[in-house]
Amino acid sequence: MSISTPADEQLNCMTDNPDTSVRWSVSQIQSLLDMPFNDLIHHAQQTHRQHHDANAVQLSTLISVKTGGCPEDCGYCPQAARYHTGVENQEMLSLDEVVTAAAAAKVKGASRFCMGAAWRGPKQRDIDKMTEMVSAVKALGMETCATLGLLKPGQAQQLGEAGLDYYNHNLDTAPEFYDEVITTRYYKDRLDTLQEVRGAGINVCCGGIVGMGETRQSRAGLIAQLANLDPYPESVPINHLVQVEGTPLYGTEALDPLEFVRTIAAARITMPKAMVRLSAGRQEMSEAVQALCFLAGANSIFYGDKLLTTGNPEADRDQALLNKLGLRSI
Ligand code: SAM
Ligand code: DTB
Ligand code: SF4
Repeated sequence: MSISTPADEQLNCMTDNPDTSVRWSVSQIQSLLDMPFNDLIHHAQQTHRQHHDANAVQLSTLISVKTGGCPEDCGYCPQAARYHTGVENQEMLSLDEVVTAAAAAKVKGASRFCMGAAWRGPKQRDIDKMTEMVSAVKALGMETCATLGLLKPGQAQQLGEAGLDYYNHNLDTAPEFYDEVITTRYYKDRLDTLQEVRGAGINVCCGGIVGMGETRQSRAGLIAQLANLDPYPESVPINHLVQVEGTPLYGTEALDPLEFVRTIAAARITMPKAMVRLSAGRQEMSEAVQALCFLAGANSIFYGDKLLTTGNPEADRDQALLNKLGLRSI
């Protein structure tokens, strides 16, 4: 017997519209986050099953092609030059190093290779090197992704012509909380870069970070920003803050893990066709919480022993977790 709750009815009103350009208000998303946990997860799982294989998880491997020494002041980031975090600066990796790492990731089962750089944005000489890397990784038969910071007009086009499938650029948090975290670049700068990426016909990978001391309303605000992008991103990484000593956000009060799961569910419900990636923070998360994230609609992870500079579960441990849950990697 199925009992319809007031929360169900409210949600049906919000999600019955088949038009994917439907706009989500912050208060609608806050209502989702406020739902009884079981109702929220049930709806997220229903949405998930309508649009995706419920037992498939996509694997992306990250590499830092240029590490540390970044001029920006992102309060969460171990790579900002101004914080003393112990991250060693490293100049750009060679084409060979990147291709070798991508080939190894492919052997281990990753389908996408994401290249990250600690820049405010790339210079033309950086774009020249990145386009070589993108083409070479693409030639291995992998999907390519890059996250290089703000893009100037024309740069996305060059990356796209080289074979870039996805560009990752996060909004990070809600507009009203943003200034507490980053002051050296504006929200609008990020939206402009996303426009450049869309304009070049590259898939958008855009998400944010939770656990930075934001309120539930700010988590709703982040999801609303993402869901109201037109069209919404193809790929939505939801990161849990990895607290790194030396960064301003180190020591932030820990977020209840079930709040993180709720955020994943809201992303799934509001962006039904997107790949929702359970991103940074898995090393600090129990297997049970990760399983709840998959139940809430996450269907992608970063796979490999390292994110950019911080740890990620060992590949073997992830394979064991996927096996235990009967999840197939794609
Ligand atoms: N420098 C480029 C930029 O900021 O656009 C690309 C690399 S940057 C490290 C990519 C993303 O990683 C950030 O936007 C942020 O969302 C995420 N990130 C960085 N440090 C993190 C941390 N300590 N915990 C969780 N996510 C983090
Ligand atoms: C994203 O949203 N998360 C990844 C990827 N995109 C580039 C980065 C997480 C970084 C975590 C901190 C670090 O390892 O330096
Ligand atoms: Fe630099 Fe990116 Fe880190 Fe911000 S998140 S400090 S832009 S590397």
